[in-house]
Amino acid sequence: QQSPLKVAVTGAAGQIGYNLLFRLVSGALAGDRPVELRLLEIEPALKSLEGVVMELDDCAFPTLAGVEIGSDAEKVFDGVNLALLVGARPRGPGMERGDLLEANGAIFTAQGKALNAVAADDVRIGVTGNPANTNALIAMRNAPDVPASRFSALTRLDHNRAIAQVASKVGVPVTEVSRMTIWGNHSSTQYPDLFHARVGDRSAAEAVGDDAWIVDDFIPTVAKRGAAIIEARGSSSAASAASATIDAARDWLFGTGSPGREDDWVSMAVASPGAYGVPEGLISSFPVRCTDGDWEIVEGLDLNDLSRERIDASVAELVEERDAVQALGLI
Ligand code: NAX
Repeated sequence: QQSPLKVAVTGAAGQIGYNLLFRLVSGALAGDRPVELRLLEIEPALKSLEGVVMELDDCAFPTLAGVEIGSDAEKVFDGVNLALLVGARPRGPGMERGDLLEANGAIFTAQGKALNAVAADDVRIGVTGNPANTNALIAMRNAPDVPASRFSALTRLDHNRAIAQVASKVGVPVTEVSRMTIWGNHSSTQYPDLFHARVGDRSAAEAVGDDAWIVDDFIPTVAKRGAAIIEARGSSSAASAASATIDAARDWLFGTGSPGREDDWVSMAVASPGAYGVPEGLISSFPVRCTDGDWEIVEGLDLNDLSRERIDASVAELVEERDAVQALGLI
């Protein structure tokens, strides 16, 4: 019997949480390995979270090794191997960007410190809560004993959206699309790159054969997909965000690539080592391959003028966000 993987989820009573927890413990993350859940919520949401735990019980998942809930991060994060930081403060009416960064800063400084104090030595931390890249940066900088490489922010949903758009445009199954990359910030400045992506054995840009579509349709559709879903559904993407959160964690822990396509890569926002001109230490999205719980940026890709320009613009936004949280004393 393998020891349970201890997985923390914050914001567990929220809409992503409701779509995430059941799949996390039914094999989508770790196959047959048992999973122990540690669920963090703010005090007013604990009652609702208790209802979710009742439903988890009622599924009688053979791989669910236990559930603990609470509002004290140091208790909930104790000994966790994976922390999925989903809960965040949404932008309320009349809230300025600075207010948003400050409200989330309070959450992610506290959670970074708690992870630093009590998480397992092998902890990996994935941030889904927005602004995801900067929240991850804040947590990372407040956890000095956890290696910076253990923090990442979610751009996998954007990555999956980009794959779906290309597959549909070319008329192939999504499994034909590989080497997709989202560069930069998880925001409307993100850059989904079709020049290194592949459809079958061809360049995706060539397979599409329509550069105007890439610039005028594909890039904005991927970047604004979240808003389109709010418009259609009346609330923000939750099931797809949960699915991407699991895809990202699974590949990080257990490796990227698939049979016959071992060298495929995925998009993850990670602390830049200075790659592709992205300032060191910024949490920016890159093409990465993962093996045994460690990621490595795919090096040596040639960037055309469009790619360079778009990546620089998104990174400039990340620099601005970093400077703003630095001015607030959060990092
Ligand atoms: P909800 O508002 O449904 O749930 C958020 C939950 O977090 C709430 O239950 C709230 O009580 C809890 N929470 C707030 N502060 C907390 C704290 N300090 N500790 C623990 N829990 C806390 O939002 P939901 O739709 O689930 O989205 C969660 C986050 O994901 C949001 O920040 C959202 O913007 C972000 N998203 C990120 C995506 C990505 O691709 N990176 C896509 C989907 C989503 O928009």
